[in-house]
Amino acid sequence: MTIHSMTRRKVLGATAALGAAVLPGLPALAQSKMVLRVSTPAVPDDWHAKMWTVFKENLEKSAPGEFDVQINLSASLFKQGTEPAAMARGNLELSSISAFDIAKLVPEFSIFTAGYIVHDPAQQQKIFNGPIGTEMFKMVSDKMDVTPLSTVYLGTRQVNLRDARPVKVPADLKGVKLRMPGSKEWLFLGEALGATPTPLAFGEVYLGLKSGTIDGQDNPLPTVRAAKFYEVTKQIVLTSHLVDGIFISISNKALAGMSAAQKQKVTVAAQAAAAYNNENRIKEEAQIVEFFKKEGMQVTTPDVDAFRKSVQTAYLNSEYAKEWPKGLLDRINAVK
Ligand code: KDO
Repeated sequence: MTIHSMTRRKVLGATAALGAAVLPGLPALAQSKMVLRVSTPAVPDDWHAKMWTVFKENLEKSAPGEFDVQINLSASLFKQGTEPAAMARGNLELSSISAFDIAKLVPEFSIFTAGYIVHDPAQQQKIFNGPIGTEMFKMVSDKMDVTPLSTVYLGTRQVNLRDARPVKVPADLKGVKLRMPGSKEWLFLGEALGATPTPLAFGEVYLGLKSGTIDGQDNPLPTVRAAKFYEVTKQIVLTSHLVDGIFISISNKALAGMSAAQKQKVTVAAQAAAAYNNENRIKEEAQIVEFFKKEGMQVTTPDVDAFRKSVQTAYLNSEYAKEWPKGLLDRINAVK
């Protein structure tokens, strides 16, 4: 993968800076390592938390002694959704950012926040590893000063309710206080599903469900297990409304301090981390419904076509769709 953000001048500058930092005669280990701080809201047991260890170990092998990767899970360093701003300011080097985080600053990207657009994880990889990904990631790098390095399948989002109820069509979610992460792009998705969206940070969802301040939440099922939401909910409704992706991204400030070889190694490590997550998450999703049933949960299948129609109509008539680059929806649909 190419690093989209680097102008020729920046690359030359970065190489010169690195050259200055390497003192002849000193072994590599004695020289200072470049600190790469990672912040993510992911809980330790989730694949997209564990993937950072894969990233770190991959880099320790390919570039021994060159980087100090510091992994901060459960939003312990930066609050969920604040990572892109922290990276742009130079206070954070790496995170896995969502399409929703990106859409705030790159409205064209909101096409990937819309329900029922991407079909499955294989198509998601093809989209982002092909020309569409190259174009969209360049936009991200130019506008956000942060460069996506790899695409992580977060899973397919499902509705998860505190109390069981019949849910066939979006109207059945009327009045349900459905927790969504706290941005208008997320709230729009909750509304499109027919619910009453309520913003709440991921770290507060378990208690919100337990205490009843929210009636439900939506997340991919491996996350429902890893964050133990099944302990405080009774039903999973298999709406499959969003094949969700997050993007391992690095601040352009950090990239500017690296040699071309280092950039390459960091990119390869980010791809290995994503591959580890994707493989394990897809495997887990294929078997996980059994786990919830054993836990005594009701797992129900709604009229997915009714949800699809309603959600797609909401998006196509929205302000968001006006920002989607001309022809992009057709190009996405043509990726098989
Ligand atoms: C969530 O808050 O529901 C969400 O799934 C949104 C994602 O973009 C991502 O931030 C994720 O939480 C966290 O990594 C926790 O799994």
